[in-house]
Amino acid sequence: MYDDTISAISTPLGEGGIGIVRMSGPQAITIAEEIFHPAHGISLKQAKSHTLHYGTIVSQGREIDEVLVTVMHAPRTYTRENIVEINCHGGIVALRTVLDLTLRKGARLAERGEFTKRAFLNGRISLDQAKSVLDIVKAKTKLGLEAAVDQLHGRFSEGIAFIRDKIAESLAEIDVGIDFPDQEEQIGQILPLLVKVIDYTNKLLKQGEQGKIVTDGLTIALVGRPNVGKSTLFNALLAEERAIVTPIPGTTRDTVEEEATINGVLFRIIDTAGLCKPTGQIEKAAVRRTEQAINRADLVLLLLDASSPLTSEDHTLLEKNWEKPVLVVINKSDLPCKLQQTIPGTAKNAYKISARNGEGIKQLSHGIVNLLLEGYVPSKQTILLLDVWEQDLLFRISNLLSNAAEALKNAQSPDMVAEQLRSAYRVAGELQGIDLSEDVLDHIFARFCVGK
Ligand SMILES: Nc1nc2c(ncn2[C@@H]2O[C@H](COP(=O)(O)OP(=O)(O)OP(=O)(O)O)[C@@H](O)[C@H]2O)c(=O)[nH]1
Ligand SMILES: [Mg+2]
Repeated sequence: MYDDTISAISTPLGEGGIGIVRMSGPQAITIAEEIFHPAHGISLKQAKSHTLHYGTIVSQGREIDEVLVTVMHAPRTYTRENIVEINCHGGIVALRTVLDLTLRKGARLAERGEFTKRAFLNGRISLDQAKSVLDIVKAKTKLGLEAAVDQLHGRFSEGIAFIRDKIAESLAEIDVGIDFPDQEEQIGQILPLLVKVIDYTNKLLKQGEQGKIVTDGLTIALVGRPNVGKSTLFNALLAEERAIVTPIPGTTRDTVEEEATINGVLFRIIDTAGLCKPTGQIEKAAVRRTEQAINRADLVLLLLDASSPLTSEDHTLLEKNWEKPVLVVINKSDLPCKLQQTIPGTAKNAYKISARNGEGIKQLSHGIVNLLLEGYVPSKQTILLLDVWEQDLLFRISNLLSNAAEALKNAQSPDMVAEQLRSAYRVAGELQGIDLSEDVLDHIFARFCVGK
């Protein structure tokens, strides 16, 4: 338990009507008592836990703001410490003044994520849950948010606890086995157990990769010769008239980029200038921009126009080695088809759409998600939100366990196997937040904002 009391504005700063100053620590109620004048004469010190009190904040006889104060006693609080939340109504100046008053009366300004750090260090939530709080604050998609909430309930922590238990079980088997001379039998006992944990660890890693896709998003570049309907498709995918569409080839010059959620996954979609032989400086610059967009993209949508025969520009694009996934999209399929030739190469699975009237867009969206997520439909139960640190530790566990399995198969000494298992067990402990160094903790919580 900490002996100091922290204070911060825990709502986003801005013009908003109500803001909250939150304090946590042993002195929280005493400090609030000193600056709060209750309207009904009930002192905060005598107030029951989890009650709300109406009154004013007063400094040197001057009324600062009309407020509602929530009093919560340890340990049934977010940080397991005494918490007071002062709901201010007077805008940003009043909020700042109230915060200053709490600091003058003995509170310390909270560091980033310090409330959540206390919740973790006081055993209220696991490290994974603490990080889920951050993911909830930062979630951009509904699915990202749901996954973070799900993880807040401890799904990842349970997974790590399972891995750690199984490693401990294997270690116990080896210890028993050391007294058993029959190595065959020992391998028969432990190997299936190890394979099970390795598979499970790899499954979590895979879920982490999928989670990264859900939260960080994927980039799609819309590419094609001028006038095939890239900007029209861009608008259709965003469901808004974002880019300029005209019948004039060369309408889009600069790349235009927007985020959209498709089947729960966050995408950055880039509309590009039509690719053709550049004649002037503007075209040259436009082509360069398009190339940069293609380089950044996880997927290229290559658009063709069904209402005109393939041009040499189309052929060049179709034959190009993109070095990344490409989906061919035949647009304007509402018009009579003039694409007589069979389309070469990658276009076998081309999507026929009409960007203008929306036909085929749903199928295309499914196709995009299927291709990039390998047919896997992300859901809150099947993705994990892992940061680089967690991913790295999981990866180490997987490697150490594989080494142990190899050593076992090759009938190496039980000590070698046990050594690898013990390392894996230690890493799993780190993931559970056991014996974490101050540095690692600071690093984790520094990603939070002040007041959380
Ligand atoms: N009939 C029909 N017309 C379409 C369709 N999609 C786009 N168009 C028309 O094709 C013309 C060009 O559309 P844009 O979306 O501006 O094409 P673009 O590929 O962005 O063109 P640039 O920016 O010049 O490279 C416009 O007149 C659109 O209305 C479609 O599915 N069906
Ligand atoms: Mg355009």
